[in-house]
Amino acid sequence: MNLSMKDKILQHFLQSKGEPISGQQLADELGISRTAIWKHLQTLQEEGYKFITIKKKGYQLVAAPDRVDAAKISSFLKTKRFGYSIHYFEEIDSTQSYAQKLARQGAEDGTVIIAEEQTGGKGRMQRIWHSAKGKGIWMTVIIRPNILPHQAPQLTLVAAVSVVMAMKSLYQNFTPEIKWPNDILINGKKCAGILTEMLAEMDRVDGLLIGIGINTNHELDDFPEDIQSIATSIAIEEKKKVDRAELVAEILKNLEHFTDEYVENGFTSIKTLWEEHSGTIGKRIKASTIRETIEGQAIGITDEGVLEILLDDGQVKKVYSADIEIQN
Ligand code: BTX
Repeated sequence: MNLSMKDKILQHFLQSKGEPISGQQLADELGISRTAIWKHLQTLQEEGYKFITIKKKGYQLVAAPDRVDAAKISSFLKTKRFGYSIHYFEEIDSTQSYAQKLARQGAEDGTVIIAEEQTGGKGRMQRIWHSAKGKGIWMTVIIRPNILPHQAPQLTLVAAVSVVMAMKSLYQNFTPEIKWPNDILINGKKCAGILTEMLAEMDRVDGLLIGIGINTNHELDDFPEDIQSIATSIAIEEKKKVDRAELVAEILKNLEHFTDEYVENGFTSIKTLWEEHSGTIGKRIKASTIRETIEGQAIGITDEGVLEILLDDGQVKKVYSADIEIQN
């Protein structure tokens, strides 16, 4: 874990869950002086953390700013590799663009780039992804599975399964569904999107950039007007604000687990999970591709993640890329 000393101190406090920690104990465990500990606490206070001193017991963390920084995420982390290198930004154009650079420089498997705000968040096909400050999870995970370029779309499905299952394990008041290819909807509205980009040579994948955008703590007003009728957030659906760092850690745990499962055992179990959590399969849909609009019943996905639609005349059509509308 590439945590600075300040973040290591913070991590101790986050993991103590509100219990006081003595300055001496911290100094001993971290191998620095009590004065140094005190200086780091001052810096943390300047960043918005609040500590009080409790006689004979030590320092107690009583308030923390709502951030998704490395110390916060790592206090929830239960992974073997993913999330051990976290690059955190208050503001960035796009975590995806930054990840491109890092991946080219050899960033390790499971490296995370995360920001409070994106000024140039990217959706698929040059679309904009609105990434309001402090409201969501805007992150890219660099993964380096040993796969061939044609398998890359399957990893996008692995990511969708990882996100939807993380939501299901943490929240009770709603059921998220995957809309093909990779939107996560709650009650028919978009709560998350996934954008996968690949660094590859002809016959070898160097790395995949799994971009995950999740609306977490938005009120409806936090969305631009043009998407207010199609977007939602976890807080709106769960009816309370949620801890973004906890969700990030849960997603990283799933992403690591399902990527390993995929590399070891192939696509079958992932495909089953994807179909189980999909709100598209079995529904009547309208698919708009660049060339045409097709209506029919979505009957499944192929091993390449291609959507199969049963047309009214009995033909089965494969759709590689389209915008989907689910019909009643
Ligand atoms: P997409 O092309 O499926 O979705 C983009 C469309 O969704 C937009 O055209 C707009 O209609 C709608 N939209 C835009 N912002 C939001 C939002 N916050 N909530 C709901 N709907 C919205 C989906 O693309 C892939 C998005 C990936 C975003 C992540 S964030 C971290 C990483 N960095 C980065 O620049 N992109 C990825």
